[in-house]
Amino acid sequence: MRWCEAVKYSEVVARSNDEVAALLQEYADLISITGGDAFRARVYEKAARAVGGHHADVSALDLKGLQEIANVGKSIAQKVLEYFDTGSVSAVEELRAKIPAGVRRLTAIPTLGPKKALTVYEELGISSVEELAEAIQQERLRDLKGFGPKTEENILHGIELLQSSGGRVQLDVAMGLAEDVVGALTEVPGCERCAYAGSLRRVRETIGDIDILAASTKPAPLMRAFTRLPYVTEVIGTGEKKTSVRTTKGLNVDLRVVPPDSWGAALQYFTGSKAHNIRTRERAVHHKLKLSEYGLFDVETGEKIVSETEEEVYARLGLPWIPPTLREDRGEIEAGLRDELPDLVAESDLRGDLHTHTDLTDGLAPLEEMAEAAAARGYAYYAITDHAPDMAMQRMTDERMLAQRARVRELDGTYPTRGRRGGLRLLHGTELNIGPDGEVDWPDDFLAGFDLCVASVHSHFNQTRDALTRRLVRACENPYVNIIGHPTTRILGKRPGIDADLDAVFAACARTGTALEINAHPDRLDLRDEDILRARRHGVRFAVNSDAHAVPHLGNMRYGIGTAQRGWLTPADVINTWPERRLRTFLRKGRS
Ligand code: DGT
Ligand code: CA
Ligand code: CA
Ligand code: ZN
Repeated sequence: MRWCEAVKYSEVVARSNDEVAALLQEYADLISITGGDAFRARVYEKAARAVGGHHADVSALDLKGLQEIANVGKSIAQKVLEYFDTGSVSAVEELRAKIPAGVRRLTAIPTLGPKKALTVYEELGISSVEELAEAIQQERLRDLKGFGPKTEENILHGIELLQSSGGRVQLDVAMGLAEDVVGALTEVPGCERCAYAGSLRRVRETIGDIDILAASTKPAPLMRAFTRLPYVTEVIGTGEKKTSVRTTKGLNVDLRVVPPDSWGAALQYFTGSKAHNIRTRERAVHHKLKLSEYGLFDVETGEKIVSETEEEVYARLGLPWIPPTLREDRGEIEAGLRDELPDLVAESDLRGDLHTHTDLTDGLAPLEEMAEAAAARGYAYYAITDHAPDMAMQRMTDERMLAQRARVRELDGTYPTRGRRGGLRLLHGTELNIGPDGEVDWPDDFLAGFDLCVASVHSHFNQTRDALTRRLVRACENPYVNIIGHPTTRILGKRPGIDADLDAVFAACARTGTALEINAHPDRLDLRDEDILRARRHGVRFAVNSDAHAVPHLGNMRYGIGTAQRGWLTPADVINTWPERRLRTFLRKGRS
């Protein structure tokens, strides 16, 4: 017992100290990127290292205690306190607002550094690691002042280091690369079919490597084309059946080429998961069949059974086709045998997006552009939910919110959309901050003016389990809170979810008619699949939302839908697939 407690305690220490260290380091980078005082940047950098290595939990220290840490002066100590009080630091937010997030991410490349990051952004407009890798491939960096072929090589190595750390990459990174590879291979003469399989097809939240499958009677041209793709940095191995490469994104890609008559069996095999495959192989044995990566065979005659589609394979096993997002051995085989597979929610079922931002707060695009893009996606309704005043850096006021509402009412129904005859319905909402005690930004009479309220935790992540649970339950009990935004607040690879009793929160959601968000941003995917499965058993409703801060983010819905599918959700479970009237009734939350 004591040992467990000790482990838990040190994890908590590590968590808040790491958070502060990362924030101070980011501030140092931002100072350098924005051309600020190099000496000042170094002061923050040193402080970051000191805090990161501090033996005790910095969130428990006061101003005086903080200043006792090496390299931490009064002004830094004040920023740390501000961070624990409010969840952010206004000085950092101010600099963040000046620099695209992609450029900041460039500084995370070990060999690049802030100065060079700014140069490639200013000179070549590069604002993401992917663009940078591409520019190096095209040898566009070497002509910049202070760069050369050797610098290109170093940076490329840095990108590899960055992206191979942790081994797995985020869903959107893998998806972009896989779609590119599939597109290129489909063009190769003799390619009859090409698709991605593996964890990517199952839409897992992170991807270890990409598995591409092609069907052809002539593998050689496909293998050759594959190894010559521009973002391939190394050919790990190549043969008649399989070729593996490393890419500039630090991600490995396997290509397997199979004869067209075993496409279905191969796709089934390489989609996995391993656990699901073990179960399907059992079914095969039961039917006197053998299922392997080489196809489906009759055990007695050894004859290969033509299986051009997955449907044929599953049918031979006595099963309906099982959607890839369910293939984790979480009961899908049993459900299939009983013919009780869920009718999964699909992206085409979505009628709207219920959590989005504009440039009134930290979004990049004005309301008009976001609404126009939403209409182009065919939505019937669309909610604008900018940040509420307790997040101080957003400088929200009642007046600004009401002025936005007036504009929303003016634009309501004016954007033609496939999804609705009268034009896109605009809902005016907000994203409230759930305070340390579960309170939210505005009094009831002001909240009553919104069509819907999302409420999210944005600060005080390290409260006790009881406090966090009470806080979320209290937010659910607020009659104006309709959706709990990114419920666990995790950031993939950066911040773990908060430690709350989720079952208690799920029960409160079901009891109060509060929906849980499935935040579709690939950095979050929050709730995650396993939590969705649990919440569903409590009878909770869900909202799959983009949390878009810019027009391209609206397209992240595909990742949210994949996650919802992995949680076995049907359209009936997801409020933003419902017709507008039904949605509006839900949003009344039983209020009179
Ligand atoms: P990842 O790459 O870690 O994100 O996850 P997966 O699921 O893509 O795994 P990967 O790339 O190792 O293999 C792709 C699929 O191939 C896997 O989902 C199922 C199949 N597979 C690979 N190795 C085995 C195995 O030893 N047994 C069985 N039954 N299937 C396997
Ligand atoms: Ca894989
Ligand atoms: Ca693989
Ligand atoms: Zn938001």
